[in-house]
Amino acid sequence: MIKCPYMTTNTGIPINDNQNSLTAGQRGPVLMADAQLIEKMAQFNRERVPERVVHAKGAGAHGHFTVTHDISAYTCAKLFAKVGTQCELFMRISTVAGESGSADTVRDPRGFALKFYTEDGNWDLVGNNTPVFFVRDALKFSDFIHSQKRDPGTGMRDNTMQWDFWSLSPESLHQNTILFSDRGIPASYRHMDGFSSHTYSLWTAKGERFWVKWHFKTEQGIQCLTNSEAAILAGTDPDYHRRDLHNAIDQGDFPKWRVFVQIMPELEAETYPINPFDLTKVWPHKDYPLIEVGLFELNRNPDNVFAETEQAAFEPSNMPAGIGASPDKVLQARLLSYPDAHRYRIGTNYSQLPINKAHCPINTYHRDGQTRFDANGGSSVNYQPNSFNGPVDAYPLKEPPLKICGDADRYDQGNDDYSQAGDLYRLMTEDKKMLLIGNIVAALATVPRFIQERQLGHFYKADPDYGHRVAVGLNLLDPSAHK
Ligand code: HDE
Repeated sequence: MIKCPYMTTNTGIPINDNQNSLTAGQRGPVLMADAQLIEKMAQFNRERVPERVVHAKGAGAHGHFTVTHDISAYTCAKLFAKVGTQCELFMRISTVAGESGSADTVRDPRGFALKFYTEDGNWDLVGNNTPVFFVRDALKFSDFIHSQKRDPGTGMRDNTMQWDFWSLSPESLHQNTILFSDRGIPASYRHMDGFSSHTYSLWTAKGERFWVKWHFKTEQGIQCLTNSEAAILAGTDPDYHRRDLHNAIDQGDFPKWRVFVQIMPELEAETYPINPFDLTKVWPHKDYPLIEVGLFELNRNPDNVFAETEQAAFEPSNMPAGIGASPDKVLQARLLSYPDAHRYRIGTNYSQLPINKAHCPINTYHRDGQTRFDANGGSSVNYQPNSFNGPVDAYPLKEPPLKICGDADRYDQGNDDYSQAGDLYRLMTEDKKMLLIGNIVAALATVPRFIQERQLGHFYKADPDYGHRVAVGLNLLDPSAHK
């Protein structure tokens, strides 16, 4: 017979009765003195932290990354110093627009967030399962998300809002050609690729910088769901992807992804015909082939979803020495937005939560703040510079300077919103084209004609066949009028 521990209150006071409130007499009113009852209700009222404003529904798991190929010529990051190095990681995969109780099997990009606990601090690569994004400027992000979420008047999601924004933001066409392809609804979190989407950088101790795009190729193979398969699962099992990942790991069927980079020498960015920092563009692999780096697997489920998955705080600004950002306007904004979101959502000292705590020495002069989880620096000196052997700002590696040129202004980087969307369309096999057109026609069917026609003009500009097939699918008269 297992001897169970006694229940206690939050402060360890043993509890004799958890079934009956304290009342004045057998049938009398409940007494205010019932601190146990009051604590229980107060704790319950405060269980929810604000859900993520995007990517609210997701699933997390722990795993390991192993370096399989030498890229130390591009980076001084200790993680990549030698082949065979292993590093623990935590990953969260998510949808974008739905709330935390929404269905997994929806047409939506999937967040692909990785936290590597390296010996030089956490490296967070917070990507998606798509190599590009809907916008190339952060200024448009919150408008874009508003158009994807619930109508402020009806409280319901609305295809008209979505396509109104997209038809007025042609830079979204490349991403939408991916989103409405079969890749738009993965069969599971395990059967999809991941991407940094942005261009980042790697730098060496000698001061060289390379631009880099990260690719994570699933070892499970790509598998997708059709609209009808997804709709049934959204009703019968809204946690279908979360369950699949959890069960696979439980059964020892550890999902794996092979990690690759595309590398562009720093100066080539100035002459490359595609703006390498435009988040709506890919770098053709013929120009910059994939270079293998490593392999990661997910092999341990969280013990507690709230403590680990809900409180996980990923931030693109977490980049150890040897890894850096790029001038990509969306990435630049994300460097600031994520820590801000975490401070709001899970408090000032969120980086001390176990799931976010670096697996290496942390020597800051930050002190105090709500829910300080550690010794708060004890009696050690809390300012710098100081004469009392406090931590010094003398780490030997420094990111090379970034050359800046031009006036401060609001530049429109838009120059070509169509050729890569058209290239992707023309790459598709006939069956994939039919799937794409069918998914787009279904999504546009309820949208007002003037928006359909505006969007149709974009499809035509990407590829006349692309536009024509959508026009026919929508029974739009004289489709050639939209060239
Ligand atoms: Fe995010 N994004 N994002 N995002 N994002 C958040 O951070 C933001 C963007 C991505 O599983 C938020 O903790 C801005 C691109 C993932 O916890 C928030 C912009 C890409 C996750 C935020 C972008 C992403 C987030 C919401 C435009 C792919 C979930 C709550 C400038 C490359 C990570 C939070 C997890 C989460 C801001 C655009 C991926 C609000 C301002 C592009 C995977 O901070």
